Amino acid sequence: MSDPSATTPTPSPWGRLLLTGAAGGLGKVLRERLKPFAHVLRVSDLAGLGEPQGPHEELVPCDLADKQAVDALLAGCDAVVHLGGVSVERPFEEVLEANIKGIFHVYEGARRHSVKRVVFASSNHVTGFYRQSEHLDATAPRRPDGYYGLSKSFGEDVAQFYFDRYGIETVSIRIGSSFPEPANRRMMSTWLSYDDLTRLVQKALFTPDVKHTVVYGMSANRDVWWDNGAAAHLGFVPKDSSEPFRAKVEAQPPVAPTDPNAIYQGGAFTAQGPFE
Ligand code: NAI
Ligand code: 15L
Repeated sequence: MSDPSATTPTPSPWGRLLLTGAAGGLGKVLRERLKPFAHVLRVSDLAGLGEPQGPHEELVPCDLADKQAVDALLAGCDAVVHLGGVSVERPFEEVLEANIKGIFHVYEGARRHSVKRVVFASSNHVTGFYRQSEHLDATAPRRPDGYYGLSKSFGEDVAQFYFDRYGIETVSIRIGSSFPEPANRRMMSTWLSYDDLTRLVQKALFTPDVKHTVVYGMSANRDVWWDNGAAAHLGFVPKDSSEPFRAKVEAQPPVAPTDPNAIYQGGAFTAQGPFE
């Protein structure tokens, strides 16, 4: 699964690196690919994680909504890649437990246990209500497109606060659409290949002095909406592109111009709910 050319050599791996959300789609990818980035990889999720994959992996099941459990989860860790939580639009109460309380618990644990660096899986849905005709960078005012997007926006604020107050550095990656391939026309702009995701996470883990950096996670797609100039210090250069998938995606039936998937950067997320 891992592409050895996806990353450059890591000069000095972290001691113990925590990966939350390790049983999820991206968690399964990074569980494999983060191995060279730490002496010990601690993987965690609410869902089943199977058996440890080798002697350098620790399994610590945990509900992010449980503050005490998350505190124990962070003990002994030097850095965190935080993917865990609700990853789609859901009723507020679900998002509150996993994402809003969850990120607070992660940073409280990080503070209490002197964690140095967090890589936070934020989302393009933090700015989902911008139109696809608009171009923005990470300094643009946020326009979350639902409870999920709001939770990621809150997460970025938490990251900024814990840097300003406690000096914990974070790279918040506003991931576009990270799947094996772009599934629709919108994803031709938002797609992030797994190899580019790996490259970006590596930069986020090892670039010195990132303070709190916000970066959009996208491959070198032809028509992009986001400018990563404000995160140039990360040195992230995507190598993949959605272009090889264009013919396959454009063979799909056209999307109506009134469809949120054709209007908003956040696509269908902008039209979900209310959950009554
Ligand atoms: P996923 O839904 O496949 O994985 C999320 C994992 O978090 C799951 O394994 C789930 O069991 C775990 N989880 C949920 N609630 C939890 C809780 N209370 N305690 C502990 N674990 C819990 O999502 P995916 O696609 O792997 O995304 C990973 C992260 O990246 C998520 O935070 C998501 O919001 C973010 N992201 C992903 C994008 C993508 O295109 N895949 C795009 C933008 C952001
Ligand atoms: C996200 O934030 C979701 O986690 C992912 O499942 C996709 O829906 C992605 O955004 C997207 O916008 O395509």
